[in-house]
Amino acid sequence: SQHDAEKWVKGVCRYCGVGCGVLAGVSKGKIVAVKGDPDNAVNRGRLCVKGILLPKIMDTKDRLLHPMVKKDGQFVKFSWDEALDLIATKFKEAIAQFGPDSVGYYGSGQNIAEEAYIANKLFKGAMGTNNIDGNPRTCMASAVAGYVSTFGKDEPMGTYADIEQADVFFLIGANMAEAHPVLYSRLVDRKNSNPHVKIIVADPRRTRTADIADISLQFVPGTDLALLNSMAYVIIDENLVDKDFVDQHTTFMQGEKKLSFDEFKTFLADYAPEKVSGLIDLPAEQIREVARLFSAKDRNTMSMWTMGLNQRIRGTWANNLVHNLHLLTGKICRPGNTPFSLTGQPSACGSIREVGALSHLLPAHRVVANAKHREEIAKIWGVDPAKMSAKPGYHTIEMFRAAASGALKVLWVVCTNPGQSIPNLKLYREGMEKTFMIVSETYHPTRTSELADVILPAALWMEKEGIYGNGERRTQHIAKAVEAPGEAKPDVWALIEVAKRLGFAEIFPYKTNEEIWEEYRKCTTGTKMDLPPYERLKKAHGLTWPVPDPNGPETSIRYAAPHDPFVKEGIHFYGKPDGRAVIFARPHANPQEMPDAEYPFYLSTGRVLEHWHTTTMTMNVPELKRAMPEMYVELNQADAEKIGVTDGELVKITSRRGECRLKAKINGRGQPRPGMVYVPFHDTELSRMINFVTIDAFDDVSKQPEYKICAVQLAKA
Ligand code: MGD
Ligand code: SF4
Repeated sequence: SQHDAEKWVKGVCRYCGVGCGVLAGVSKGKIVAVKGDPDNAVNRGRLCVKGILLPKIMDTKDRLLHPMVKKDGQFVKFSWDEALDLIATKFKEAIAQFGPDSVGYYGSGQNIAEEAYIANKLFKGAMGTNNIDGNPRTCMASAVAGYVSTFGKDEPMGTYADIEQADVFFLIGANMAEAHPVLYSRLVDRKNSNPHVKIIVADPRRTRTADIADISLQFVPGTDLALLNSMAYVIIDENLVDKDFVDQHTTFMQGEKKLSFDEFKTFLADYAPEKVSGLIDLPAEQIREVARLFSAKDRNTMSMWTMGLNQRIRGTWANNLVHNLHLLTGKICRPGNTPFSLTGQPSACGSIREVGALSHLLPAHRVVANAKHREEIAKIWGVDPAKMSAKPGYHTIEMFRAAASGALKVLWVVCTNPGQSIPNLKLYREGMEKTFMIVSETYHPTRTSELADVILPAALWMEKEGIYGNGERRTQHIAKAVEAPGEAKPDVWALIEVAKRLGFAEIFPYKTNEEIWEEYRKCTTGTKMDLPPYERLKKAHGLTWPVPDPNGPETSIRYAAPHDPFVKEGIHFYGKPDGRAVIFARPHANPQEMPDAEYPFYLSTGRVLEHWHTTTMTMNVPELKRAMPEMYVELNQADAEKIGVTDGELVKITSRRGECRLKAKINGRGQPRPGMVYVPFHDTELSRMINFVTIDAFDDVSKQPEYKICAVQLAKA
């Protein structure tokens, strides 16, 4: 308990993208309690139920304590040296025989930044392949592509502090109450203490978040582009446009082609509320009302969204359309006025987007396809730029497809569990078995480690130090509080040991995380994504970049004076050569798979409050396991009657790819609209793993899979 703690060590919660600051109470070498860090601006001492119960994930029966190698279908204990030598040999052989693109790395938005940086340098810099991707591809890639196409630079301009300044909240495809709980409590506080605050929740499933909504829009799944365009139509039709802002700071485009304001207006003509009302199944007048509220001159407006828009084959476009609404109304780059994408994981931004650990990126928002970018990074990495490939590597789905086809010979998976979390699992689990797969894990067995050839025991949260960067550009240091059990080691150590065995010792000389960070920090200097020094991060309770002066202030609002140190006056979207953000004409398009006579229901998937992703951690916490021991299929009363099931009865869910059996939940915490069902993706039981059913179609631009929509049939099992 708290009273037993001998000391309190500063860190960050292990789970979601909110990034709450924690203090871990340590006694006799163990973490015995966790409390919210009262000095951290994110949570000001608060934590949700997952955060508070973190100590229980540490000493569990299933912690992986030794390296193991699969021999004749059984895992046997190996020494670290033997395991690392074997891994190096496998990489060498594959590269010698099939070239560098026959190997790959699949990482995580839960890696610390140092791990991702070292993996990126090892694969892209030293080994010469861009085959490095990670689970943020399944999570945030459409938000990245949305920011980059509209503003020329990734990541939000605002911060969480905008919540306390906003009067209208437009939440679309986000269930904050369950997926971003502490941020949700800030939203609830804002509303409770300011009765004029209005909250609009747009989601085909009525969620817990809708409990505080003034307006809940349960539109037809997959029609959000039509809804967003319709709101833009009303904004123009009813003269709610901020003309000065639009003239000074935006351009209109359709693909690569510039449009005039009038051409954009013509494009929107098809989206008059009266025309699309049937398609999205909302009254035209309600769309008008929402657009008016969004644009009200005397109110500040903040939009927040997450996987409902991102996990879609039109995810990038959907992101562009939310930005459109803010740009048309000038509700951006001022306190309380911002589009703001919520991040899923604790360091998807800090470790993947910023470090550039996706197959097309390089550190500090650079891209592999740009020769100048490759040269700049090669210089810092100490490698020959000619060795770095200009061709983007495999993105997530391609990577696992290559494993299935046999083109990918060796794959190293670190801090993620794709054997459960990838869509259309049957095919890709077969691929994972086929390739030589190394899995760095804290627990065993998992749905991925069981398919591995080598498993490496990883030090868990606060058994190692490192940096996380949350969804509001806040960079935070996590101190080491306790020793790792058994032979478990920090992932960064294992990566460096393999680098040395591959002959790259000279460019991986690091003795501390601080040395790694300071090298990485050089990649950020002068990029307007400047990160602060390690020394300062150790003492601070998080700092929001850019922090161009190592001892200077953090940045609350990007692109706007006086907040952004790179803007002298007014607003300047410096990510674009002409300083103007883009308002895109993007048409509505159907999801990849529409319900039909054979598969008549929409399936959507996502999270619940009590659990984290594949539940390797949270099912080890008795309180969380008791609260939700198994997953279910949520359906509404009418549909349950149609297929003849009552609450708690088993339902068979079948798609063109696979099937799954789950208990029916009829009046659950969420209410999908008629014709739609919802399944949390957390269950580890093979017969209940919904990713055997989901579709692996992905967005053309962001390559993010469409987890949020596919067509299924339902039957009483
Ligand atoms: P996690 O459970 O977060 O799931 O899916 P995954 O990333 O596959 O996996 C993290 C793993 O890292 C765990 O197995 C944990 O035990 C291990 N681990 C913990 N700490 C450490 C460490 O320090 N080092 C190492 N080496 N390992 C560690 C998440 C993914 O799922 C994401 S991000 C999204 S957004 C997608 N969402 C989604 C959805 O909405 N619907 C459906 N159907 N599927 C989805 N899949 C995707
Ligand atoms: Fe952890 Fe997220 Fe809960 Fe905060 S809201 S305590 S970061 S899980």
